[in-house]
Amino acid sequence: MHASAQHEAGAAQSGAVVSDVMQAIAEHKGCGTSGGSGKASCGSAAGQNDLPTEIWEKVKNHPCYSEEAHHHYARMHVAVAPACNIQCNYCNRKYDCANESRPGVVSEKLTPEQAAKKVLAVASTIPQMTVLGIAGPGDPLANPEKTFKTFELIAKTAPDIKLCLSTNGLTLPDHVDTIAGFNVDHVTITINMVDPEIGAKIYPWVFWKHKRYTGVEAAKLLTDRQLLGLEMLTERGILAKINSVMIPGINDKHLVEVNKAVKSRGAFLHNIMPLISAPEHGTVFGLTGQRGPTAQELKALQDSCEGEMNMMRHCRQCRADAVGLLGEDRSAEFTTDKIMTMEVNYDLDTRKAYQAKVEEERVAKVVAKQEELSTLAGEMSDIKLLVAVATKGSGLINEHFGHAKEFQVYELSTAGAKFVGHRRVDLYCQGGFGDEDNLETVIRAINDCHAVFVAKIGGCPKGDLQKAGIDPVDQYAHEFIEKSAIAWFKAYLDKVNSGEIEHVERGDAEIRQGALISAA
Ligand code: CLF
Ligand code: SF4
Repeated sequence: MHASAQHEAGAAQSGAVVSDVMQAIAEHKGCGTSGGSGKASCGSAAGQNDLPTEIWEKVKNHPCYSEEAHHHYARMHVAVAPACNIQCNYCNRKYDCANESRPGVVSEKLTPEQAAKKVLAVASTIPQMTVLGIAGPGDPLANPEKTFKTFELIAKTAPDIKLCLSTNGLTLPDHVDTIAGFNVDHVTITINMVDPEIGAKIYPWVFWKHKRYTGVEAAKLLTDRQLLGLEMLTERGILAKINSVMIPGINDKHLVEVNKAVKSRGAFLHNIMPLISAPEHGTVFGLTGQRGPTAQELKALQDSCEGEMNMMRHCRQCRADAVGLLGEDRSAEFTTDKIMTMEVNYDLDTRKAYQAKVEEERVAKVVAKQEELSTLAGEMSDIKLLVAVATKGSGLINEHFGHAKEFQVYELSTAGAKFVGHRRVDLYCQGGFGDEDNLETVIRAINDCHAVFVAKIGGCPKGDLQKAGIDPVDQYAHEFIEKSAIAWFKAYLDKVNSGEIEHVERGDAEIRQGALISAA
């Protein structure tokens, strides 16, 4: 971007504005918030009213811990941890750890030295990459030497990158002090139950201290270790995120209890993810025909837990070598072959300068949203509805309908626009050669939405969307998502109030199963 003197002056000034507005966001429970409706929708929700400033500082640039940040900042994973010490019925070891990735893709395994090189290569190419996570392909803490060696190398060579870790928790209590020693601020534990009877239906065995445990005994051991590990993280001020896989008929109702149990032990954020299960994954649940939840079921559970604590709704169940913004995957650009020949130019100043620009965009987005929100003041309607958005990031409506790999979903009400999830879809590019099946897939994925916001859309899909009762909206192309959605909602309410249209409820939608992106 161009940096004229005038612009630099603006940037300096905007430094103050950034902190003011971010403070305002914080006080307003931030990111993607529902404004005034209790807990914010996102991981972070962050606020001075909820959180001390130092915690906000930790989460504000972490794309998983802050929904608002995930539009702007990227993470990367390095697949250095192949082994696992438990078995989950939704996991096939052929693929990455399903607690933090989706089945169907396999990551290229790296040594800690290769991983450190990869981090520098990505950091010099993608300056908005702020977080390095280790999330598999097995369990990072079942491979402690490789995991901590990787952290050690990266802490030395790229000290501005936040370190992050995701574990099943079995050996977490043994490693909490080492984790704290590396200044890791963010740890995820996958907790699917706090009742061993339910756990026995999810975990056939765990392997601990040279012994294999099965059934209820195994699940009891696992839950005790997970909760102990969580308490130890909380004592040390490490932000713990809890991932839970929603398995209808097994732990769906029970996850409300899990939510209470983890909240009372100081968890910062709860991420309830849908089970991804298909026979071709070769998992126990895939083979027994265990289904995953629908979009409505998932949202209802997330909503019911939201009063208790911050809920993450923007998780992409990424693979163990994912690179990029959460909605994209640039891992194919950084295979071992490619990074070994890449010229790496890790420059902290360039990264900082880029991130300062990102902060300006963030502020502009929030200011625009707040202004638009004020137009809803005094509206008394109870209407709540969903809209889908095609975006490439930066909080803008900047993707062509036909190029969208996923749609972000916002709930609109008189309280504003709240991010409530995303839907993966097949790449649908009409370009004059529309594929009906793919368009049907898109419609099934966003069937619960009243409108879809796009940068551009062809005539054919437009007509089909309208027939399906979904309004294709391209009048806000390249504008901010939340501001545009609020403006559209205001116009919608005006039409309902004047009798021009009647508000009708929409149906359910499908959460698309399986991998979108093939292995690198
Ligand atoms: Fe990775 Fe996980 Fe850290 Fe994020 S992912 S280790 S907390 S940096 Fe994020 Fe990916 Fe969801 Fe994980 S979107 S699967 S929650
Ligand atoms: Fe698979 Fe992860 Fe469970 Fe281990 S912890 S069995 S790798 S899903």
